[in-house]
Amino acid sequence: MAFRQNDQHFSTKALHVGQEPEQWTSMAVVPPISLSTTFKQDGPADYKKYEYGRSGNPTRDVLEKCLASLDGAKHGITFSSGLAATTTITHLLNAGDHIVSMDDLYGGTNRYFRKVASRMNIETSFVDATDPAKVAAALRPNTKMVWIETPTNPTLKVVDVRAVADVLKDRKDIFLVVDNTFESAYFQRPLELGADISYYSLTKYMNGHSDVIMGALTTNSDDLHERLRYLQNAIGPVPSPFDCYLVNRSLKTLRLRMEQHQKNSLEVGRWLEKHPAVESVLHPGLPSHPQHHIVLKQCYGHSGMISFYLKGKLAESRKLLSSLKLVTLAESLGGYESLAELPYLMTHASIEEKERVALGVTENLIRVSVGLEDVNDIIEDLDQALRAAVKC
Ligand code: P1T
Repeated sequence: MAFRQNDQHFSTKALHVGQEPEQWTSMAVVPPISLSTTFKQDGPADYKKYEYGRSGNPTRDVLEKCLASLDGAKHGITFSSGLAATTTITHLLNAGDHIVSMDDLYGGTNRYFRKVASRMNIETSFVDATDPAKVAAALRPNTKMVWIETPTNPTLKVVDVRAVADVLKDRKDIFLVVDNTFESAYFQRPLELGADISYYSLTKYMNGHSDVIMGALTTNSDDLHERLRYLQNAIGPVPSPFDCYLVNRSLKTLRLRMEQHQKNSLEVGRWLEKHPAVESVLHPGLPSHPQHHIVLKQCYGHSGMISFYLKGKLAESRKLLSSLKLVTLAESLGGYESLAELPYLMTHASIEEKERVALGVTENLIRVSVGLEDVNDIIEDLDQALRAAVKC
């Protein structure tokens, strides 16, 4: 074996040369990705801003500040997924507390409240919050949280957030959470409407490129922020710095993407309304939507989310979805690419059949996340798939 020259301190050099922690004060214009899981301390428990990557990270801080500003909020806080944010919020409650939730909402949120939070003796009442009187009637002395999703996933019902906040005005012990995933902070700002916490699956529009799973909350309440920040560290569902970098980058084009999603979805929605294979269309931005009047006062627009009822049953829905060529048959939404799915068998399959059907999540309900492709190509693809599925 040859004698290795200049081999002294090889491992030490590989580990430390050029890496002195004191130097990281560059004036980079683009926020750096700070992957370090730990931060040098001047003395024991004597550190500048960061201590350990779970409790704080510079790239995460950049994103959280930016998210808060988009919602006009004092505080922003991120999680490793939307559901991790849901779990963390629910940890604000104690065993024996009660939740009132919108009845139509993402299947995973429904499953979490019904199957997981219930095991901690936290009970949830599901009500149709499009009628705020039903929220009022469901409140109990031990109710601590009201959870609204608007527009809802997948039937796109719209809840009047101001009216629900009004119902809660004499119950200072209850906080109101609004899942704003379907509109993004560009088209709807729940805190302006009286919500205490605005919730996001950043996985969807806010990131918009279908390559990150992440969640976020914003709030103006110092108390809620302090408790959520404590739980973020104590439970540990934090996002990776690389993912924070990606979402922060995606926010730069949020406005442009949302405007185009809206334009495309309105065009697709109007076209679907006239299609002979379609029974009815659910699009909050169209006058045919039952709560369109609320959308006009509550939202700045609507995203790319459309649902529609096909003239047919399960076989026709399957045929439609398997005939698509440009639009991809897949779960999720809010990315640049058009997606379609069958909530009945996919995103909402964990909800009991009877309840699914009562909510309108039937075997002929198709959900489309209208993407940013040329809208004529989306329409052409939907048309050939609709005609393959239903004779018309
Ligand atoms: O997937 P995750 O980032 O954990 O977010 C959960 C979530 C929360 N709220 C709403 C309104 C959602 O739509 C979702 C996730 N939804 C899907 C994956 C879907 O296809 O509907």
